[in-house]
Amino acid sequence: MGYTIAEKIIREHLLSGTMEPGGEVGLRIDQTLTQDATGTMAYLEFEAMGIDRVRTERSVAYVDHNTLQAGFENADDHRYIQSVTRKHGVWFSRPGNGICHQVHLERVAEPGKTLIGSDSHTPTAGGLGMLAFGAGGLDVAVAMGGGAYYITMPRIVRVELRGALRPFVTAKDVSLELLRRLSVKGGVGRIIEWGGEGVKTLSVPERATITNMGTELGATTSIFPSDEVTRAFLRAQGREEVFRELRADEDAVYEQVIEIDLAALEPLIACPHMPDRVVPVRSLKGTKVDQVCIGSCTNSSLYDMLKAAALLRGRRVHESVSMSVSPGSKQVLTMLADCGALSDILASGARLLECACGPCIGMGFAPNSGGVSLRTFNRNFEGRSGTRDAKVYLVSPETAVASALTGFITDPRDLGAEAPAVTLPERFKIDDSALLPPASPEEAAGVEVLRGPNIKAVPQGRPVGDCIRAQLTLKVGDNITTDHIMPAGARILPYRSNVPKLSDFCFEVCDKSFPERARAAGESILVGGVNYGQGSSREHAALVPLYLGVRAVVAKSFARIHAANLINAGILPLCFADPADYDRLEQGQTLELRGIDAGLESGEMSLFAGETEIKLVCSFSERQKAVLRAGGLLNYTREENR
Ligand code: MIC
Ligand code: SF4
Repeated sequence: MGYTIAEKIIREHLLSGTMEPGGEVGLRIDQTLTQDATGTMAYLEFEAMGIDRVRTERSVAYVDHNTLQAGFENADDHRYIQSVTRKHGVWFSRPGNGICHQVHLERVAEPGKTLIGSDSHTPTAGGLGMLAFGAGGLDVAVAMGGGAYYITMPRIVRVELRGALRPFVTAKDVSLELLRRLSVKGGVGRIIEWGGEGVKTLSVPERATITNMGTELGATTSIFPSDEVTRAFLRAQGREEVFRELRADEDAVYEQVIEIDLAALEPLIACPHMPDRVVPVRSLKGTKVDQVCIGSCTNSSLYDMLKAAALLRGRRVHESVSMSVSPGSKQVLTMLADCGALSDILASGARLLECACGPCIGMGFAPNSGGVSLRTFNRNFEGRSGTRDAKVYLVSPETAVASALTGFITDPRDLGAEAPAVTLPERFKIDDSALLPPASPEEAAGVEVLRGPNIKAVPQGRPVGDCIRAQLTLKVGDNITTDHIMPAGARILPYRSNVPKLSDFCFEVCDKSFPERARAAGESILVGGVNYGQGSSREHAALVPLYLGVRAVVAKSFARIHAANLINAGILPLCFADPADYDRLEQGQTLELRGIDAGLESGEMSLFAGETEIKLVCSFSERQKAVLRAGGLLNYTREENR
């Protein structure tokens, strides 16, 4: 029996377990990445582990999220990250150098290697055949220290691409089509492997748009073959030596094969407030638009920007639309400037933002009240833009520009313009001066780590014990995202290294009074619906509840990274044996979780609300049980190293 691409890479990196779906596998990690919103915590955790120097082939720290420096906090965090990484052997990508996933794709990613990053869109690197996972900061810290990264062995789904995209239909529409078919939970427990004849018609940046948005499906990761298109991209980046061909064996076995005829697709749009609420753009024709944003790790490549610039050329953004363009990297922006495309963008009336996440994470450029914002991004969760009542739609760069020009949601095919024909350059402009190398092992001892007053201690978990008696302080519904649990945005992100302060905002989107209630209760149990904790990898969505006394979360089901983050924090993620029991629990009840110790082994526990008994189930690997018994991964790692 042959192997899929993912299986080939997993086999080469397998440190423990077998490739049976459902079992836990430990993988050797070649590269790591962090960004600044999760990085400060990850490096504090790395420091707490007491390891001198990273043991990966390459680790890079990017600064791209918290670049709106309204006070000293973010600047202090940047300085901390720059100094701590220099000391411990990590490369540092300076603010302004670009969005982590875009820069990593251009300058660092390698086919056939493994990568984990403290950002859920790390699978972007799957666009050039890398097996890349989003993870919590602590998992990244452990991998930097040379430890394995553990995942539940996923099932592998193949998407078979046929034909070629028609004019004005894009890679983004391919992502949206899959979200339309599978929903935001359709990829949970799966790796999405792309194959078929249609693959060769897609450039690396287009493939990366698709693997980027595999995250929105809840997939463990997504990956493309590494072929001549990959080789050409790497050659143009001056990195052909890392090319390695990768394709699935003819007789590889998949859980499921999904077919997409590229030629049958049309421009699509995801409606507020979920990436899977997808309809054809033409069905919303005429909806008034207030804001348009082009950028984010999904659509900020040179390829995307050149298409946008070509459509904007000689045209003007509608006077009632405010439009922003944020190129994904310094390389992209410099090349736009050199070829004159930047002038076309500026002449159209669009506003140029820096090469960073920006509006995607609510770091500036929030829409007007009740505003309709069309974005080439990957997430449109409620409130994420910074404006609570804004309506955010997700689209391709082509649809974004067409709508910016007319002032209404517009299918780009109705623009009456030529579809932009863009070819990637033979040679990208290579300037790695903003990617700073770490100090040599000899110099490292003399490097001082600079800490600002906003950096507070990492909260410590405690052993789960045998019984938890706590109040049900919050009951929420289905598809709760980590943006609900621990919101981001310009107001809150500066406190990512200050958990006590951050705790004031926990669950703000759902219930502002939660932090106060949790503090008064001392210890809490939370209740959720299906796919609890989807979205971002931010471990703050576990660390802040931990700080507020949350001991267990009982839900109908969990998203992968968040469940791992809860375990790492020493919080029990437990599922209802019968999802209908969700209705029997009420906020405010005192709950008692009994038989935890035996339950970790048997996979069954009982939750009592007074006399009412509710059966819960769980399935933890031996390692996860030990982590929970130790009170979290940090305690566990310390005990292991003792
Ligand atoms: C996001 O898109 O939500 C983020 C901000 O990039 C997060 C990471 C974070 O919360 O810092 C992610 O996707 O993991
Ligand atoms: Fe940044 Fe947005 Fe990408 Fe997250 S999804 S890494 S915030 S651009």
